[in-house]
Amino acid sequence: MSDLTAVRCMWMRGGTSKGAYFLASDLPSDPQLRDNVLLGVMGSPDPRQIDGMGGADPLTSKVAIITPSQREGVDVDYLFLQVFVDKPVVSDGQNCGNILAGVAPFAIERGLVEARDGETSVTVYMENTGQIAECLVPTPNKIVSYQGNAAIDGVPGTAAPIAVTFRDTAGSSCGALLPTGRQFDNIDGVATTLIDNGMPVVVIRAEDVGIEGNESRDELDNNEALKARLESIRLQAGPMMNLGDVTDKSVPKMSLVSPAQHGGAISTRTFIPHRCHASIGVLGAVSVASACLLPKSPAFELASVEVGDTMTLDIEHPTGALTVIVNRSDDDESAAILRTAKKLFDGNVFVANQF
Ligand code: NQM
Repeated sequence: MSDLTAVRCMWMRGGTSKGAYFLASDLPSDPQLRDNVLLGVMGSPDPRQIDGMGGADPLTSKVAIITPSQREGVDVDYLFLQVFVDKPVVSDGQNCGNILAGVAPFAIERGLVEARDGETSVTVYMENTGQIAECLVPTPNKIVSYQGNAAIDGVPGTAAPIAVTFRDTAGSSCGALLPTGRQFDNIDGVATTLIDNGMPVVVIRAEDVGIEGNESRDELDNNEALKARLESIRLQAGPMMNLGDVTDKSVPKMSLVSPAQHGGAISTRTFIPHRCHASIGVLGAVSVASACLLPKSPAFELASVEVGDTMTLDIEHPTGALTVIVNRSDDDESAAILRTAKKLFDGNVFVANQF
């Protein structure tokens, strides 16, 4: 026994991110109290998160909260929370398609969804944006399998594949795919596309902000002049994208695009929004892929895409590429991606008594 409070929690890698997965019933229902607990779990605010479980990086300071769904045809509801590393902020202002990859295995492991022998389909309502994702998890003998042959760039080795299909993600947070009604907007003299196909993103040609577009994450993170320029554009883009004042928000993301280097559709370096992503967010990649298909977007002329009803776009990033499959028919549009996930730890996380 101790004077710390134990909270039931599973730690998982979801795609190229990592974080804490909770059943909503294991956390306080009051959002303020819940957020205090989550700051304690991660050890925020502190650039090193030394007193908590966070990995001192926005990509490893993430939380999924899962509830059995009351919605017709939906298995579970998923609330994503970004715990800021060096600020006492917990934000529900964005979704996360990487952490989503762990939601279906977690829901099966916690008994919210009954596994089938072979594969189990889990329909997830994404509370942050009010949209649906369908996730297919390998479950031989009705047990979640984490091991397999699927490789995703940014994660060493291979693991079991989790196929994720998004429907109707356009305008997830901004109300429309193109919140300004235009494929192109000029901000601070820079051509931008303000787009939201699951994640609000400002798409900019890398060369227009003075970089090549193939720099390393560290090099870009140390480029203070570039970051100041991007932040000026971002703060103006926020209200234009119906996101209001985005000073303390993790959206919109800033994606700097250049011609693909390795045979893909386009190359990206993405700020999320103040640090450069080690790869690219899942829904961020879906938004960039959509910009590549808009003739007036700065991404269009740089992109190499074979247009058709089904389009496969490899969105290159600092550690490889993320493949987005866009399906278009007269009455439907969906995007699909492949992820993997891994259960890392299951037990109790301890925080100072707050509830
Ligand atoms: O865009 C990072 C990530 C993400 C978000 C971020 C994500 C997505 O890689 O769907 O996955 O953009 O903050 O986890």
